[in-house]
Amino acid sequence: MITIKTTPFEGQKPGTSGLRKSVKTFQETGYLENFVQSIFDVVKTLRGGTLIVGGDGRYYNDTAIQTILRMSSANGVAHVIVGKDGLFSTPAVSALIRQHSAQGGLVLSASHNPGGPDGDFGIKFNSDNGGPAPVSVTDAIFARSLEISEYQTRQSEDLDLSQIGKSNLADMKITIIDSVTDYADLMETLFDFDKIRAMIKSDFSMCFDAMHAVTGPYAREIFHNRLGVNIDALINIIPLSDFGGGHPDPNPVYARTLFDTMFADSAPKFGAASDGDGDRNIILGKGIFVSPSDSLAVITANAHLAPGYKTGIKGVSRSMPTSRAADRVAQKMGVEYFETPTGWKYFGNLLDAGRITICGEESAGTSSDHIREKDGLWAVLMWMNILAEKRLNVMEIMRAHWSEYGRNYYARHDYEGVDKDKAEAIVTDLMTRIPTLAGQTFGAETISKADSFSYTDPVDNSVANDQGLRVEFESGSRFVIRLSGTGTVGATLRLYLEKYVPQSGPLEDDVHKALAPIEAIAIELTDLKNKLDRQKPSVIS
Ligand code: VG1
Ligand code: CO
Repeated sequence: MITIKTTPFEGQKPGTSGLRKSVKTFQETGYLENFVQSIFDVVKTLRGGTLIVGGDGRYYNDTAIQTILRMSSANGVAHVIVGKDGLFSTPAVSALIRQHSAQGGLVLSASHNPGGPDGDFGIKFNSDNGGPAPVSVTDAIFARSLEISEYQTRQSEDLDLSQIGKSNLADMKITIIDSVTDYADLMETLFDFDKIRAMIKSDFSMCFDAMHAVTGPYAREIFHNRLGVNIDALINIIPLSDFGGGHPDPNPVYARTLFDTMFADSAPKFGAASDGDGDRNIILGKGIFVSPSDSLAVITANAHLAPGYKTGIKGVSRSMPTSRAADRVAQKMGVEYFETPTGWKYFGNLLDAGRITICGEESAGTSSDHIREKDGLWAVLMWMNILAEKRLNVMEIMRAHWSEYGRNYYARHDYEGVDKDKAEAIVTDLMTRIPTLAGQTFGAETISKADSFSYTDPVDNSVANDQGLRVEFESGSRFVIRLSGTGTVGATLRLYLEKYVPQSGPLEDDVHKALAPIEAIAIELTDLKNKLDRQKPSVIS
């Protein structure tokens, strides 16, 4: 073992999802090492324990894994399980931590951020429940990274990550496993593969876009090998270290090909895509994009159709900016529902306590208590199981849902790469005016309530303050504004718009037209277009 002196860099500012910086920053001497050593210093159970390691295959994945293996051995980890070629999706890591009763996992990914030498890299520590480490742990890791003065490593040859098998690094066992099999097996326990296979054989067509990211090999095994989907229906399934130059972010801008396919006359019946690390999903039907908030509501209402959920669900949780469509389903079903801050870590306690079965975020993340992460392919399979049971197409399912529950029109407007100070000023400025907002009227809308979202965890009573500003209207509509915690360039301001139309109201086909009045109020109250000098958002999803 060798000990190397180091000086602390700015470490993990607890963001929404781990440490995420440019590749160039991660290449600075000691940067990754400082962060990894800080984890070992804080999470003492890793000494003598098992650690799961893998990433989304982006540039620097292999280098980082070799560093982590040497440091794990020097820090007394007993066993590291690595994915073949260094690949694991985020949900696969979560599943493996639970399956192997591991003490934790390291996910190497910057999720939907672009990759390549000029792109981003990231690392996230997941705890022994399989979920993103809670704030108390990420805060402690951050504090440690600011004072660290040395790290432990070993000198060794690089390990060949392409060979499945067992080896040793000093006293530490290393097992390289196939990245896909265990995860695919888990999916077979939750969904009716026979029924889905029969649907695919009879009268079904689909397009799945892996965006040259980690879900490619998973999609090939699950959809093609196990379910019989034609391989041509799976696009961009070869993982590339720069994702083919794109952002592996499944939204109308970056998954343009898929959207074009699904809105063409010759569109298949079902479309889906996942992001860089495989934890997100989008769902489309012929001529329709299902907003992730609606997808959460539909899954909540129909999960019992899948074998893994046939006894019903205990409850549902959504992140605060996610539309309240799922709440309406939960109310009708008589199960608990929760509103948590943005980021999957806030679902962990509710899942561990058995209070919820399903959870989701507007940013295209949905999952259940089978793991402690969002799970892109799980959501796609859940939809396929629902389609196979209901024998309706996606459009028909959505129309039936809205006519039963009313419709929460929804869109997120992202202003990316804007000046950080200006973006922060917009939020602070509205925050100071919050006490004066209730009662103000704008055309047909009157503000009923405005606040800065604060969350008290019902399980451990921990508090998270200032998680975004909510402005609600008497009509049941609202907007939310918050700053992204995952960007690496400047700041990203997110404006979330939601308009509720009850069962009785007239449904509008054009989502953006339906939301225009709410957007106009948000712009008037914040003056954000002028203040940011942007006439329109960079991405609407
Ligand atoms: C975004 C999403 C959030 C998600 C997070 C991590 O965070 O809005 O819902 O949990 O990314 O997702 P932010 O702070 O930029 O809004 V992933 O796929 O990067 O793990
Ligand atoms: Co992701």
